Amino acid sequence: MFYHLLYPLHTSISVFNVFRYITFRTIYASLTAFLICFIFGPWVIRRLSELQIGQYIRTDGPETHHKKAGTPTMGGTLIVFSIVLSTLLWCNLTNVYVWIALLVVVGYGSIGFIDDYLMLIKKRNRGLTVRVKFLMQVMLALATGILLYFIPDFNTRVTIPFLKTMSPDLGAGYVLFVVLVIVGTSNAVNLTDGLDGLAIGPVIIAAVTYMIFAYVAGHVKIADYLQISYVPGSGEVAVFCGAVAGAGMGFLWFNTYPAQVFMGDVGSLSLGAALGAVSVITKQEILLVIVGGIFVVEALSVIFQVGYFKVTHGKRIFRMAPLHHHFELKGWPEPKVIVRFWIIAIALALISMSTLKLR
Ligand code: 57M
Repeated sequence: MFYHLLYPLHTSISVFNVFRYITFRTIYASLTAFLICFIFGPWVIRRLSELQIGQYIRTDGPETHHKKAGTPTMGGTLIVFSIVLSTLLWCNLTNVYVWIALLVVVGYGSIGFIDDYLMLIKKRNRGLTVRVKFLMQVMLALATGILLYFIPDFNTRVTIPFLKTMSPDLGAGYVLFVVLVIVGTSNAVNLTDGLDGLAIGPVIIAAVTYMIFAYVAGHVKIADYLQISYVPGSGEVAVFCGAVAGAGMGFLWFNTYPAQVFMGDVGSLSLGAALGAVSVITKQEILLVIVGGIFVVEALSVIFQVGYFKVTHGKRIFRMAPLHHHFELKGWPEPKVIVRFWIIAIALALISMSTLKLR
């Protein structure tokens, strides 16, 4: 909005020229989203408490979690709100990728919202049935894939990290690939969201990483110099990524150990899907396995644990899945698990960025 309202004034007041720059708008989108969460956070937490939107804690979980009963959840509503508002304020709204990213955040946020809402009304730790939730996620990702497929400048090649000459063209199959990436990431972030700040930390780190990739992929000269896929218009998605990172920082202020609020599915599903969508738009889809390595490992720990549990009729690989519970049960204090996972996420982000040169 500022881009459309203030930039045109640069002809008479030259300082408004600054609204043209993606870098400037990214910084301020991030600060705006941070401030929205920071300022409205206490009010939202109070309202959620008053409405008794408190977390039900599973009795079969680690004992340390029992004291968390009643912590307000659905704080993700504020995250989604601040991302959307900040994006609308700072992005060039004629950019199709920005609208696709917003569609994904709001769409997955709505699925999570319904799930949380049902869970809280029914007062049990299950909302939508797994099948219905999954179907809604697939339909939305399918719509996103189809929209992308019909954008004339958007190609259907997949970038393989470290191998610049190999980028297979999936053709119409790219739509299904988009479904896999978005639905997979959304659920992986959801599984990771089980300790204070555990999911939001790596989400912020991944958003900052993709902010850089979006800028680079949308800049014809830099993309050419670094020999990565040039996606005309994708630079504007850097502003969106800035908003995600800023909202994440604002939320982390209250979600850090000991958490005053949890994000709920409304937050975890929407943030995961947003990262998936951004990885697709910037043509760094496979790289998400590295950037979001924490989410991948958490999801794999569940797949292996459940698979092994079924095959062996009750034996386990980990003390408990997802993986963070394993370390908790080994006796690591919660903040230790969280911060160590963040450290790994930062290292993975650095490795991802090295692919800009190593190829
Ligand atoms: C949701 N939700 C948290 C909060 C958050 C297939 C199966 C492995 C699935 C998995 C599962 O249901 N995972 C998805 C994880 C829950 O947090 C809420 O959910 C939202 C995210 N969707 O925003 O609203 C709990 O996590 C804790 N929490 C924090 N701080 C935070 O900032 O401490 C969350 C955010 C909260 C709070 O305690 O209540 C969750 O963990 O439920 N299922 C499991 O994770 C279960 N694993 C399991 O049963 N494993 C088995 C195998 C054989 C399947 C095994 O290993 O033995 C565990 N879940 C829990 N306790 N809570 C089991 C123990």
